[in-house]
Amino acid sequence: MAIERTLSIIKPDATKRNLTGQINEKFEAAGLRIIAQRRLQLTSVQAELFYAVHQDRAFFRDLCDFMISGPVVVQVLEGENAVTRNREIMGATNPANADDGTIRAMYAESIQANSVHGSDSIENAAVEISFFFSQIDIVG
Ligand code: IDP
Ligand code: MG
Repeated sequence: MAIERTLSIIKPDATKRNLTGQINEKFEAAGLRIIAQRRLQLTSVQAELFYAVHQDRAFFRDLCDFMISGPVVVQVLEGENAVTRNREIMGATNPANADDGTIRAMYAESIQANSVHGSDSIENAAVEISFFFSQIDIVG
């Protein structure tokens, strides 16, 4: 197994409900280490750039509006198979389909307001980490 890094975002629905600590507890309990973390307010342009891969989807505009509706916490998680492991801890995109005990099953409000983002591949993780963090911000 390889030590990987992945980008995680605690989304506005979760920061609004003061769930940052509870969500971080899930990462740490699963063996993922938070090696960089920052709370910030995304701008519309930043949200559009981050989710550019989804720009042709019907939900794109709503998704960007949701992502700027409150603060987010962006973080780098490190651990064995971190990309896949984090996706497992997060659960399915639609909380109705998320396994019991996953973050989305426990906390998500809807398919859109689903509490967390996690990179879906090692390649995308590298791109997404560098979107938010410089090397000097990441302390492994
Ligand atoms: P993921 O976050 O599980 O990787 P993606 O398909 O990459 O899911 O979608 C990115 C985000 O867009 C989702 O986390 C969710 O917030 C939102 N989203 C995805 N599908 C829908 C939808 O059908 N309706 C509304 N929002 C959606
Ligand atoms: Mg995705």
